[in-house]
Amino acid sequence: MKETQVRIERHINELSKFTSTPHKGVTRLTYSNEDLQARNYIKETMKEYGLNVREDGFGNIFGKLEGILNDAPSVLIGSHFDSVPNGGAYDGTAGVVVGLEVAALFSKNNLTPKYPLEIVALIEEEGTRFKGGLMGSRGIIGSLSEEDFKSLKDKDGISTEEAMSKIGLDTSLPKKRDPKTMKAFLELHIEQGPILEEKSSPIGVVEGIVGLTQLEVTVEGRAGHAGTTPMDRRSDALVTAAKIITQLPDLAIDEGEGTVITIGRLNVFPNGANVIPDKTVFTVDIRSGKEENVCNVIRKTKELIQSYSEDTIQTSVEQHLYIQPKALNKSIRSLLKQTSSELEIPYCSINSGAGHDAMILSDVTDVGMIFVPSKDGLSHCPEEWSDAHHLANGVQILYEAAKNLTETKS
Ligand code: HGY
Ligand code: MN
Ligand code: MN
Repeated sequence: MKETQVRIERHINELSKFTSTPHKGVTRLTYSNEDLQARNYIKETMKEYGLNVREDGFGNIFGKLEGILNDAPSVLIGSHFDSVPNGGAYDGTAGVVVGLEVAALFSKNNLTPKYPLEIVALIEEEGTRFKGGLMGSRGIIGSLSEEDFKSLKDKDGISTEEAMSKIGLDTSLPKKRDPKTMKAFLELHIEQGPILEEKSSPIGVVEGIVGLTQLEVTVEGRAGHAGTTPMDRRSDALVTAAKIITQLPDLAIDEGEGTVITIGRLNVFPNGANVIPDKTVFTVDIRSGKEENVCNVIRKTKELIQSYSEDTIQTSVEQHLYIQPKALNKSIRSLLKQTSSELEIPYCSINSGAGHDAMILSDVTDVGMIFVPSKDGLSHCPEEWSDAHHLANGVQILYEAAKNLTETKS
């Protein structure tokens, strides 16, 4: 286990260097140079661990250990390797690294599975560069169509396929994956909250994942001179947006049952200190464990935004993502719990307030997730940290679970 722990620390440390904001957390945008550096590291490690490496038409990376059965569905293990702006070194990356180390144990023990094992590194889960998020996994299951994928552009107007070509990715490779080629998907992720640490539980077996939506709101007014425009003749898009935004948290609080709402991104145009803004665009992220809560808050949010439309102010809302709450596969949850007990690693049940690729792949295959504690419950920030010993626990659990699901004799 110690050897695994040392390799985990090295992988996390090396991958954290591939950031466009050194000393200010990990910023690794999909199809950026930092993506390419991380991609090459992951592919090299997959080859070192005896895996056959390929990429799909989205740039997702797959490292396959062939099984005894030909053309049999694979057990996949992995997570995403992109990041939020100035994020941490563990979100997503920890799950890819743990997957790699599961493959290392298969290799070290000379195991040939009956069903193939695939380690996966998924792109654009965060949605930092292209709108919506969960892009790699949605592409795999086809809920993001090829046409919609190709139409996505970043804030500079660069399309997904232009960005892929820039780092040498082959956009003509197959995109959507036949669900019959997947037997199960396992993902380790950092908890990104305080519960496991408060409970002193080294492992959380995920029962379910919240439903979520991401809205993009545009408020349009009229630009003007900050000095010469009287206050009663202004159509100020930022003041209107501010009035809307300050009322949104109460919609979630009034809905209760753990419903949360976040305005994470706000862009002001033309963004001049002496210019009355004529346009603002901001995001609204709404989540809850119950779909009814999410739908209620979406409806009230849209009604509130609409109420600010008048002759010189126009408001509009676009929905970039909507995912229902997901319960993870019951038999895999039991397997993960039983495996943790047999390894004498304490665990507790937990629900996820964060979205994950697991919630997308659970539409087409059996999915299980485990969490490890996040120090001080922090995530999506440079301070994000998890103990490599906990990650090594995760390797042991997923290794045993993978042997079970691939029907490997050891
Ligand atoms: O937003 C989320 O929950 C995830 O980090 N993408
Ligand atoms: Mn994240
Ligand atoms: Mn994540």
